[in-house]
Amino acid sequence: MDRQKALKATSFHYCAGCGHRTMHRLLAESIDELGIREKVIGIAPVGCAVFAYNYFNFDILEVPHGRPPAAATAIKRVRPDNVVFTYQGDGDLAAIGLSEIVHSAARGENITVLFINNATYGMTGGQMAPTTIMGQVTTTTPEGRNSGSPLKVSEIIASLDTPVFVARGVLDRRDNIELTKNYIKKALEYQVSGKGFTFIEALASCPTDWHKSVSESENWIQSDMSKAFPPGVLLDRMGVI
Ligand SMILES: Cc1ncc(C[n+]2csc(CCOP(=O)(O)OP(=O)(O)O)c2C)c(N)n1
Ligand code: SF4
Ligand SMILES: [Mg+2]
Repeated sequence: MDRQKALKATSFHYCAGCGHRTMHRLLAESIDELGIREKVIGIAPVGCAVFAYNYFNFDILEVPHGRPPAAATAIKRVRPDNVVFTYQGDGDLAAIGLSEIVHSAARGENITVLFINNATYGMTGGQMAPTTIMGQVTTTTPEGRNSGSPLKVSEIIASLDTPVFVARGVLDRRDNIELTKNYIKKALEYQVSGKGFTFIEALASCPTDWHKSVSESENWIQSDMSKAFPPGVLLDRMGVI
């Protein structure tokens, strides 16, 4: 009997209030509750979650910046009985890896993508990302973002014919966190039953690079970020929304 938990009993390197902590826990709980730990293979990003392989009791592959969907495609195709997910930040997925994510979704690969959107390049010091919202101060938009528009990747993915489940959760209040976990579980279940491409975005705090306290960060997600990126289920081809 598989008694090992998906999350290792070790400390995270993440800053206080970082959304990656919450997302790691939700992912691990989902895997444990579905009883699929021994089948899971994860693909880690370049970004603050680059050390994700230190925290989980399953196999994790580390690949170059933005390339997790390409690696996940290859692994899932040669090992279709495994449950394969990517874990990617907004710099990784929405900037350098935009091509990989759009094409893997358009091909309808039977993988699960977890997209942690903290509206900045956390690891490299808080530069503007494609998901930086209007007016947001970053190290490269010191007066606040005042041109272009934030990329809504979930909406782009949901506009394609092939994905089966696309949802955007919010990692702030307990009820929203629970909802995000439900999305993750549903996405993994769809993959296990061979339904196809699933994509979960999570609006996540980066208190360090936002220069906010943990509670200020959670409030800002509600007051500003959730307005730019409306949460909820964007697409569910298999079930009830
Ligand atoms: C090919 C390549 N280009 C640029 C970098 C520098 N780099 C490392 S992490 C990162 C951005 C990380 O931001 P994000 O993916 O949003 O992750 P976060 O740290 O915010 O979780 C960049 C640009 C790199 N490592 N490799
Ligand atoms: S810099 Fe931001 S994303 Fe990186 S660990 Fe700290 S809070 Fe998390
Ligand atoms: Mg980021």
